[in-house]
Amino acid sequence: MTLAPPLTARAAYVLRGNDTGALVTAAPQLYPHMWSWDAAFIAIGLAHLDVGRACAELDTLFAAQWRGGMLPHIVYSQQAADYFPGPDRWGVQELSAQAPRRVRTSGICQPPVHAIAVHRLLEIARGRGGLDRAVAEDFAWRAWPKLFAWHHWLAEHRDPGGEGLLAIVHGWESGMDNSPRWDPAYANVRPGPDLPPYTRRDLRLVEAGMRPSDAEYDRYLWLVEEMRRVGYHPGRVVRGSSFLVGDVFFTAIFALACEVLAELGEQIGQPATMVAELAGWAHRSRAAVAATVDPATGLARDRDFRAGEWIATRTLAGFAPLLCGGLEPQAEQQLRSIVDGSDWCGHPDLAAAVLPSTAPSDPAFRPRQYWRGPQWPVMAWLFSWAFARRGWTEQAEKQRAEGIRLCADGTFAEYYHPLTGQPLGSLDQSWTAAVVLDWLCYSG
Ligand code: 2M8
Repeated sequence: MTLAPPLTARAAYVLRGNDTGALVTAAPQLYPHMWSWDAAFIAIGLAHLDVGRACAELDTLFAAQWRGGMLPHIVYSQQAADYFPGPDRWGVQELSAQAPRRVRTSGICQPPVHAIAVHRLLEIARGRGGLDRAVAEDFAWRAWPKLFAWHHWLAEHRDPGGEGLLAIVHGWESGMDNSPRWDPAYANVRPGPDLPPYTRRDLRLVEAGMRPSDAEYDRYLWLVEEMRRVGYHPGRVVRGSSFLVGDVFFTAIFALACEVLAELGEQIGQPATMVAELAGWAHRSRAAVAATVDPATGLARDRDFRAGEWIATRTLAGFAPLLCGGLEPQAEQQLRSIVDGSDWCGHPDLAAAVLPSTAPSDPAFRPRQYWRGPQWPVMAWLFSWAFARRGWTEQAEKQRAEGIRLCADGTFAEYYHPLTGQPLGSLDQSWTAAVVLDWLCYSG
């Protein structure tokens, strides 16, 4: 009889196995490059194995930072790797002087979770002491101005309403690619007859029913085409994109990350004016998140800036205010109880009580389809971490314990069927292994 290795060892094995030396791929086959927000979670996992390697992972991402400060959503591996869209489809180096010269990247961004990762990495390294601590502190000092530039870019270019609700110009920027949140906005994206032809590669690796449809992919690629035509100029992209949505979840992460970065800046003696600027952005975006709450449901909403309408689909983004705060105590208490209520974690049919990407009782719920219903361990990590930070120990512990239970089979799937617990999408997904490792090595 062979005994299964403990979950921690398997998680470590996945992270090590996906390491090309230069970067840890988001997943072995489906995602053979670096993704921006994946890299942040991956660095947290790596910190438990090798602090220096964790810092190097984020250094690789920072080396791909655009001149204006944007951290790109994909950093392409130098190794030939099959993924569509590849760097040629974006063509950022040919079209924009802002793109880095030595590394190839995509032309959009992803949620700014990176300051949270640096904070957690530092906490882990300080707990270990000695050289690990010194390496992480040196890294935090180097990383801080880069993170500041990233946040500055978002505050400057992605706040079209001027009130702190940050806009995305592509569903991929949300990280929740085909969430029903984006359906209304995508309905107004009309691919032109001059959309260059393309061949998808994801469908060779994952069952078509779990992935976005071809019609959705046409829209995704059309938006890339629109950006190419304005040379990825941040102002022109925001003015011209046929998709412009105030993403409440992205905004809440930004508010929280600004707060974390300001605290770190104070701690390591960064200029007071910059720290104050971060605190100001956090304040503005926190208020903007609170202002989106739907009085009828208590959940936060996205805003379709093009149509001038609220988007009120019941997805886990509705809980955005719990990440960053800003609600009146009664509204916050109500939202916290919705998390555990029968529409969400308390739903009697869930295999594990972590937030599904869409409420099972919502007509848009699809339990096997990508961001339309499945549970994502990395989202459970984010909520458990934010709940712990806010002092809601019991609720944090519940997300953590249930998250571990969800991943207990050791497949480290990209996402899980919320009603059966079946692993779906890619297996050996790096960020899943990373958050499980952090949960298991948790030290408060
Ligand atoms: C998924 O996104 C990529 C495109 O960026 C894809 O579907 O091909 C999303 O889940 C995204 O949030 C994630 O960062 C990426 C890699 O894990 O995969």
